[in-house]
Amino acid sequence: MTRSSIILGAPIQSGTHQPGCVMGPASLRTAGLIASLTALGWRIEDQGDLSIGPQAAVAHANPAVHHLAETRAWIALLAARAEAAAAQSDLPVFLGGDHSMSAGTMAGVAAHAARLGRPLFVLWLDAHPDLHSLDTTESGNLHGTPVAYACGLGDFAAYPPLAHAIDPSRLCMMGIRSVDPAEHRRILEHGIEVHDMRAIDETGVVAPLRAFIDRVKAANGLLHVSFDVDFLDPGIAPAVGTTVPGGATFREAHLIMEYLCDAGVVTSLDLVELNPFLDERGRTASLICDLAASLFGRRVLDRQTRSFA
Ligand code: 4U7
Ligand code: MN
Ligand code: MN
Ligand code: MN
Repeated sequence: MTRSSIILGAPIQSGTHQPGCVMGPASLRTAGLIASLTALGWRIEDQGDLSIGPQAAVAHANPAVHHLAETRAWIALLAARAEAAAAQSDLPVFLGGDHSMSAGTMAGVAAHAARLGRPLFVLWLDAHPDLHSLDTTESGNLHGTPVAYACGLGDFAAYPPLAHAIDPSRLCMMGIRSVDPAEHRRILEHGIEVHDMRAIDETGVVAPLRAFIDRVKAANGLLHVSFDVDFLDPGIAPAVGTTVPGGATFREAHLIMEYLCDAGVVTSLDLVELNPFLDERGRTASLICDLAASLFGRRVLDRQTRSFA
């Protein structure tokens, strides 16, 4: 049967200080995302970009927090739309937009998983663990908060109420190389599985990924993949506001996508934090499209007939 994917754009940038992510969905479409996925045999339904209306400002006890009202509205809207998209297609793709949007997409797919009575797992590909709550963020940039929110960790009274929290034992983070003290404490307190770049250097991406996929399969789980552009090394992906040196290589990133494709376990995807204002001739947008294509089945050779043995 033809597999289906709903594409949903979320031009949100209220979760960061740096403007530009608002152009992310347009840049991914310009790079040919829809045609590439369609060419791989998927039925693609592009639902266009969401938008929120004007929001009255909301203050927070943590004075660093900014654009709380807009971000909260995006999260509420995305939670509803992500749940519907997950119910209506095999692998919805949410185009960012800054990473605060994943508070909404994860809440939505968690609700969908709960409805199916299946556990939700999350593969978090990012330089950062995004484990701040509203009281611990020092930058006030709410793109640093989605994981803590979706897992129900810490103070989120000012975000939409969370119906279904993700169990932190079902997270797997890869590519991490910038962790704030409050985030570090959460990682230790909840025993969150983190493969930082040091670990990736030592073991490669396949061993930890295979072990995680095996867990998802054994539990008949859903798997949400959240891909932050800063997971990649800035040398190959300059179009992101929060570059951190020493990121994943072109092949490490593709191998993850190819492996996930073969495993057939991914049920939703975020492509976030692309800032086209910082791109060089569209190269980052094109790379993200190619990575998505690898997840959707693009391959060099048929793995069954590849062998020379
Ligand atoms: B992203 C940071 F301090 N932790 O809170 C913060 F390092 O979605 C970065 O992963 C957050 O890009 C990065 O501002 C959020 C900082
Ligand atoms: Mn992030
Ligand atoms: Mn990041
Ligand atoms: Mn970022």
